[in-house]
Amino acid sequence: MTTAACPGSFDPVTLGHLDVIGRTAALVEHVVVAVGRNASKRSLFSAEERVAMLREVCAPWPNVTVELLDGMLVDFCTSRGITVVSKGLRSAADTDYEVQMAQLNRRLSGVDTLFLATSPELSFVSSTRVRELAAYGADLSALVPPLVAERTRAKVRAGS
Ligand code: COD
Repeated sequence: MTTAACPGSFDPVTLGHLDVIGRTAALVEHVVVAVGRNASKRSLFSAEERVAMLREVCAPWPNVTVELLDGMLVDFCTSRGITVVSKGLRSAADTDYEVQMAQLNRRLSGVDTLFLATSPELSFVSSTRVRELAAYGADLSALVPPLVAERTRAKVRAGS
């Protein structure tokens, strides 16, 4: 059985992330969404809140599960017998960064990376833009599912 990991910060999960997760779920038997804790990065949502949101929005896919990634991605994969990582590419900047990461991860562990080109209608979508738009009180419906939009607006309101 091929299991792929879809890792990310998902702060918050966007329609771009879900496009990559859903397309990966159509290619392999099982997908584990790995939600990075990223202690060094200040996040809007806690890791636990991001895991909970992902579980809700991924519920329609029976072969997708969600777990916390607390450490290195290669250790997460090898300890679970995961041999493939699936990532989305939006731009040349994504490619430069992600290809180096893929090469490092493969060298460290043998875990290979599969790249999916972003769906063109989602190429502008990022968690950073979602957080920024939310701070301005702008409409988020082109970037995130309704429940994520609601929670992001509430989180930003609570923090301001
Ligand atoms: N269309 C397609 N793909 C997209 C889109 C979109 N609109 N938006 C995002 N993506 C893709 C990104 O390209 C990326 O591949 C993935 O979704 C996740 O994106 P983010 O921004 O949520 O997450 P990142 O890039 O901050 O990655 C976080 C990780 C947890 C993956 C990373 O920090 C990690 O691997 N951490 C573990 C520690 C580790 O192993 N480090 C490496 C050794 S130094």
